[in-house]
Amino acid sequence: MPTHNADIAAALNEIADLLEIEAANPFRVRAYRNAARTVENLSREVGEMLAAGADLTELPGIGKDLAAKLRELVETGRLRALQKLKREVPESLGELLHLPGLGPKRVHALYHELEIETPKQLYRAARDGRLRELHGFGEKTEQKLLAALEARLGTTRRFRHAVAAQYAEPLRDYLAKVRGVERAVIAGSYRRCRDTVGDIDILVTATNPEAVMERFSAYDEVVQVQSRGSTRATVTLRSGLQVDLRVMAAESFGAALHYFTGSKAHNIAVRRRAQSRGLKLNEYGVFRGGKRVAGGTEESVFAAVGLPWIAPELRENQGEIEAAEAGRLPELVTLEALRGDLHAHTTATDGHASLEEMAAAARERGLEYLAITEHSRRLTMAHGLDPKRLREQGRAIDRLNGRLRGITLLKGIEVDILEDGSLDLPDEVLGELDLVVAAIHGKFDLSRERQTRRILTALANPNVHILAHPGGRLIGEREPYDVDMPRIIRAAKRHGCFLELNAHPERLDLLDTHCRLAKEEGVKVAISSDAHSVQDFDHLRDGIGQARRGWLEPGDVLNTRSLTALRKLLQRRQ
Ligand code: DGT
Ligand code: CA
Ligand code: CA
Repeated sequence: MPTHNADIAAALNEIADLLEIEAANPFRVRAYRNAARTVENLSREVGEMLAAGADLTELPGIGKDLAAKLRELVETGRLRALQKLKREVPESLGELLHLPGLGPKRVHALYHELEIETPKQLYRAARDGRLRELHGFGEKTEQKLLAALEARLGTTRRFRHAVAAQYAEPLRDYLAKVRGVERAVIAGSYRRCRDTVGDIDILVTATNPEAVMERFSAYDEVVQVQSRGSTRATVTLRSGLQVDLRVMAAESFGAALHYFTGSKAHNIAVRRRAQSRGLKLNEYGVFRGGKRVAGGTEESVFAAVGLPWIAPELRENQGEIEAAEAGRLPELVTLEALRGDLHAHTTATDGHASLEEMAAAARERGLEYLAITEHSRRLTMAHGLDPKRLREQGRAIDRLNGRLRGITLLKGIEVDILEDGSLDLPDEVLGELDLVVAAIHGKFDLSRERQTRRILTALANPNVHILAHPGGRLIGEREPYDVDMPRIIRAAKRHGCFLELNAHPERLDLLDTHCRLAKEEGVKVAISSDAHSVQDFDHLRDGIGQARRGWLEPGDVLNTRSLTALRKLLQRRQ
């Protein structure tokens, strides 16, 4: 069975969890977590890298010992270190660690004093009021846990788009190779580039549906076949991801692709439009009376209802049909349109590659400029820069720019926004830089008014150009902080600032709806990788998906500008 990167990451995280409950050395725990993160965000499978003879220790956070573990996992499908830990600690205790207010010490106490091992057992104990008897637990903790457990046991998990891609794309490629299959496409929310997906919808055209069903059920990652008919099936993969498959005839391909791409709200609106023209629209085609008038391609389906083709990212019934009707669909931004990247780190702080390596990697992607924006001193965990180290880096950038060809490095900073909205570095230091990106990295729980004001104060500083990851969410881990985003966008407009769409797959922040609002208000958005390693420039692709969902065109995006035009836009601030 192939071991995918997400499986490796899950195994490493599991080790970290179990070590934490055993009260192991925190540095050891962090090493496993960092490695998990590195692997999860790689653009290539570790298995492929090993097969190609790559040296895994070149990856950020992977030393000799971890490299050996990755190899063990890929080659044998298991990890002895994890198996040993599992014999020592009940596995389900790891899950408890992720609940609010529970750290290793408390999980340890739950286990040893109340014999609680699973979320369900914990739920019952909390519901019965048995937790508050434990030392270190109060009624408040109990209530908090109860709410979290209710939410968790009741809802199904959504997968981040980039994680779903690791499972869905190999499966699509596998299906495409089945004999008799002409086309295999991933539809659904995945095709619409939603930041998370509930399940994967795959559409196949084939002459032999039965054989396709057979191969699908036999895919080596399928752990459960939920349902199987002659042209449709639903399975669950080892990762927990559910996949719906539909096999259609080629003449229905366009209609089916449109239908299964959704969204449901978009489909309903288009169907209504068909009805008002005396047409019937379903996943098999467009019909007048009993006669098929369209359906082989998506274009033909849209044309039948008097519309041009609409990009999947727009299909949310949020005005795209009206825009299409009026001939005012946006020409959405593409990856190729990006000419630079305005947020990146190096080994000077918490990045894993040197200035020169980052520059070379960005140039390889066809970028013409790259802003180096390290953390500022407040972030001690990330070795944030003080004025002295920042100036040293500035001189290193000047020297490097002297010999670099084909790319220019910009001198920047990702300066911390302090609780009162002031910045972590003095104005005269910020004023020497090409680009100042400002960001919040702590005090996430201020009131809406105070958090909004904090950001408005930062934007009012004339040295600030871009507000980084404006909402502050980590998908599936941390909710956005409570702020008045429309007000922030209007303030950005007033001050001549820009907003970042942080393309890291765990962030994807600015939200799509806020991208659209920024566009409407005339505030340009920087689509930035937040790269911490040379592979991380791959994230730009995820950022583009979200920008397209936000209706952004090349002109709405700051880093589609030439370096000269960009410099002009940045100067206007002073
Ligand atoms: P997800 O999986 O929750 O991330 O979101 P989707 O959009 O992939 O939804 P899913 O997997 O339930 O269904 C795939 C597509 O099939 C959906 O986007 C539109 C279409 N669809 C599903 N149910 C209905 C329905 O009741 N009516 C219509 N018109 N279309 C539907
Ligand atoms: Ca879906
Ligand atoms: Ca589905």
